[in-house]
This record gives sequence, structure tokens and C-alpha cells, in this order.
Amino acid sequence: MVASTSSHAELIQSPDNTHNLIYFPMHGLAGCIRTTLVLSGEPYMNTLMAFSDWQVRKQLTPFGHVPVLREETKCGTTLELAEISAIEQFLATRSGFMGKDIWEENRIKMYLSSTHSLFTFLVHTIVQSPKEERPAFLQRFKSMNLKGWIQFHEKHLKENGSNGHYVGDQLSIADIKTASVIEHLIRVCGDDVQISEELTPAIMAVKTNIEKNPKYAAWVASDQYQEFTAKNIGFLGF
Ligand SMILES: N[C@@H](CCC(=O)N[C@@H](CS)C(=O)NCC(=O)O)C(=O)O
Repeated sequence: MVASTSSHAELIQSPDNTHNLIYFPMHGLAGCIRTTLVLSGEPYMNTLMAFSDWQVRKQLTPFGHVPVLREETKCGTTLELAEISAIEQFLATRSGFMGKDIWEENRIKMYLSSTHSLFTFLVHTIVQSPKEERPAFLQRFKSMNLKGWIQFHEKHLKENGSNGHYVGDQLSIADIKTASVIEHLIRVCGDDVQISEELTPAIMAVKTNIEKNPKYAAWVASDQYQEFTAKNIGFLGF
């Protein structure tokens, strides 16, 4: 018998749940989810998937990919959610990072989607390309995809007053996404600097704004964050 969705709806909203995020021991595509968990102030765990176990574990995930979020409830039921965008938006809704009304919510989703597309395109192409093709791809990515993203995001952020937020004056999942990918994008640029206080002050304001949050600052300074960064650089190069 299929369990009642209304009881699942109640369980998923319980403040007592522990969020258990399953992902590889690096930032990869899960940086925004991890930062949202940290900022939420709710109990969470990082379950780290060893690369050596992956081919067996893959079959046990909803779509053969991580991240997967397991919502562990006090009554013993575990509810599972896959797909980065679904997880990001679920956690953001729980924590009040989706705006004040339906229009703010949908504009936040728009900025979030734009940054998510850019970053997944980068990561997926790097993972799937033979090593010798990566330099040419990165060159094209920087001069076309990243350049376009920078121009449009800088413009939208300026229109919102360069206050470190995409929408209004509140932290949203769109801000968290940009803050979580920016260090990787800066690393991709290397000496060909495209994102900086001088060139893109409104984009940088998103980063500096979130860095003022003590929970975020402690997370970035933690050994685990630094280990994920080192693994990221080793595996992806940025
Ligand atoms: N559509 C998925 C894609 C996630 C994804 O690309 N996951 C990668 C890690 S970043 C993965 O699971 N790779 C291992 C595999 O596909 O076997 C999502 O949005 O969550």
C-alpha cells in the first residue's frame, strides 16, 4: 500500500528532522545545498560517498546520481529527495530563502536556474571530456558562457541596488548559489581575471555579504570545507 502523501507532507515539514546529505567528499555540484544546510541552523549530516563504493550505491539512488537528501524523521521514517534543484528549493523553502511572495519566489528561481545551468554545464563537460579537450572547452566557456553570465548577473544585481541580494534586501537561495559557485569560477579564470571587486562589484557584493554570516564563515574556515576544496581542485581542477 502506498503511504499517505498527507502524512509525508506533515513529516517533511517537521522541525525535528535531520537532513542527511549524501554526496562525494568534495564540493562538486553540492556546494549550494551544503551552504543552505549550514545557514538553516537545522540539524544536518554530510554522508560522504567513497568513489570506490559508487558503482554499487548508484543503483540504490532514485536516478543513479548524487546528491540525495534523506530526511530522517523522529518517528523513524526516512523520506528521500534527489535532483539538485529540487533539494535546493526544498531546503530554501523550509528556511525562508525563497522570498516573501510568489513573484519574489519565481524571480529567485530564475536567477538560481541561470547560475545552476552555467555551473552544471561547466562541471558535466569537464567530467565527461577527455583531458586533452579540456583546455579548449575552458577557453570557450570563459569567453562565451561565463562572460555572458557575468554581464547579465552584474546588471540584474546593480538594478537591485548592488546590495548583495538578487531580490529585495533578503538572503535567498539565488544569493547562496552565486556565493557558492563564485570561488570555483574565479579559479577557472586563473590569470584571465573576469570576476573581482573592480570588474564586477555587484557580483562580489553577494559573496562579501554572505561572508559576514558567522555560520557561513565558520563553515568556510572548517577543515572539512578545506578538504572538499582540495578534492575539488584535484578532481575537477577548480
Ligand atoms: N540531474 C542530477 C545530476 C547530478 C550529477 O551530475 N551528479 C553527479 C555528481 S556531481 C553524479 O552523480 N555522478 C556520478 C554518476 O552519474 O554516476 C541532479 O540535478 O542532481
